[in-house]
Amino acid sequence: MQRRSPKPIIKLQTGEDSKDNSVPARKPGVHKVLSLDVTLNPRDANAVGQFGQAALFASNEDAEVRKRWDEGHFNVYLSDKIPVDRAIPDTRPEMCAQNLVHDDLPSTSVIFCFVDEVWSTLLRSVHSVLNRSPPHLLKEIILVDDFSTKDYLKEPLDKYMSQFPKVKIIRLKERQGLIRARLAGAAVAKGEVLTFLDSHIECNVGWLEPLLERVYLDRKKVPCPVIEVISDKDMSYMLVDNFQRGVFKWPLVFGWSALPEEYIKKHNMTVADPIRCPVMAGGLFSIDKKYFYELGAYDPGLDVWGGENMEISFKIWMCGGEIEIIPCSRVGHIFRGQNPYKFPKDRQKTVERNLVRVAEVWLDEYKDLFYGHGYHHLLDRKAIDIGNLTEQIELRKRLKCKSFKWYLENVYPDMDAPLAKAEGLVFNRGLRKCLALQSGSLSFEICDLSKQSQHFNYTWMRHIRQEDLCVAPQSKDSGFGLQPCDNTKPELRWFHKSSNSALAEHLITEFVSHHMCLEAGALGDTLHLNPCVPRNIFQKWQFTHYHAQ
Ligand code: LR7
Ligand code: MN
Repeated sequence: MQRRSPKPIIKLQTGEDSKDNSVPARKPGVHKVLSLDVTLNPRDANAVGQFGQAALFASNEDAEVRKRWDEGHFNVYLSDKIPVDRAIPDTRPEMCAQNLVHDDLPSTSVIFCFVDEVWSTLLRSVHSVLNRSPPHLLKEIILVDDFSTKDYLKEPLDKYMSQFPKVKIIRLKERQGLIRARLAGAAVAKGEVLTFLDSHIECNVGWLEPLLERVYLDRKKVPCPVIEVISDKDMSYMLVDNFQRGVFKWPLVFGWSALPEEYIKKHNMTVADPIRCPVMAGGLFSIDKKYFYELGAYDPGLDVWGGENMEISFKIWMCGGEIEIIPCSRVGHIFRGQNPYKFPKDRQKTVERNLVRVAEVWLDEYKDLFYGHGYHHLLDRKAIDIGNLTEQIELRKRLKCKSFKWYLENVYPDMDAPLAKAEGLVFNRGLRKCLALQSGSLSFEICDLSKQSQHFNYTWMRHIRQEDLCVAPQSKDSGFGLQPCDNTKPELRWFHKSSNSALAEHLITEFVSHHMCLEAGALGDTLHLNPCVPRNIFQKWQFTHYHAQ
């Protein structure tokens, strides 16, 4: 893995060189990124929303705005008034326009999947690609209709798009969700590179070449544009902060975070340099088509929406590729508060199921952190059917992908991922002694860090664990015991430090309906489950080290 600053290294072929016809020009030619924007003129400068400015509406239009909001969960009323080929400000860092790219970049198929997309935003997305991409690099635009219900997306769309020979429409016969819709688009794509985009975006000037350049330099690079914000309220085109990269927090929640200041300094980075990106947002990226398939594309078992960005991100990094954000490529996206389309099944369950598939295939021992952040219920395989994972696990083996530990250490080192919530000795405050596991049973001893028998982990599964044995409440009112650890058994889970309540130091069993707490007998030879009493110090326990709340 290269860890040096990922700057494009391109030597300019000077005019002098090319004049000399006697020396065959072996160096591939380069040119300045084309600042191509077919729509710059002629253009109605006074049109609503022109140049990416906020479109305003009068107060008497308010009702209309609200009425149409749910069609897309953004200001559909305004969108319909804005030209489908409006100009937007060139938001690239200044130096981008001077950057050089190779003359022989690969061509791309742009794939838009949509379900019930708003007419004007879908058209604006397509026009922005047609108008701001060098024609020789744009092989085609593939629109994948994921079984939309709106009539305007059928014949009227066919008719409209028939003006543009590069635009192809494929229609799925049932709702597949965006993941399988993208696979359907990729399957017919003829370009060397696939470029996926959401169906409510506007590509900015010069967006395409910088992406293709990265793939050209290394086919295992997966470049993403900077995703700028088109306001859901007034449709204005808004800048985002520099040096942002995609990250995740537990339990696999996508978010943005700025590169650490020291990293920027250490690597001498300018605002135009590619940014290594631990996870991609999901919707907007280019990838070498052959490489996409070598990676096994997406897990086709992922449904409808969500989690596929984690899957492809872990897969790319762990199996030898790189994800980058390319600041010289910028695309606006309408961020919406809600999905405007229906989910065939419950939305939350769909996303959770997708994430479980990703966690089970890619996270190794770190999947405990995923489940441990509020997803314990997903371990109950009777409650959710995650489907078959054999092929995904096989694929990971076949590709000889690295471990998730490697990913954390090398790609996302600033991520905090302790494998246990707490560990060390388990000290009882009342008894002033430590829990010990001796020849298969629990007892108390004088605390001694050097004794392995006194070392326990408090895990993300909320287990009190030594090797493969877990402390278990045997029954409601009599004592405790030991059981082989089993993530699916709720009775092995103990609450500890989970809130700053009066019971923070207690070990509370989740097994019984009203709280019961683990209590040391005052003589030091017994353990009991008793009703929790905040001030009872025989119910207070302390681990030597705490790694997480
Ligand atoms: O069943 C579906 N079928 C579809 O074809 C559901 C959706 N879709 C289409 C939809 O019309 C849209 O064009 O798929 C595209 C993405 O759906 P959105 O726009 O509802 O998703 P999003 O923008 O809310 O969510 C982000 O996360 C998703 C997780 O599955 C996808 O990866 C989206 O592509 C992704 N969008 C982006 O990365 C843009 C930036 C958002 C951020 C952060
Ligand atoms: Mn979107």
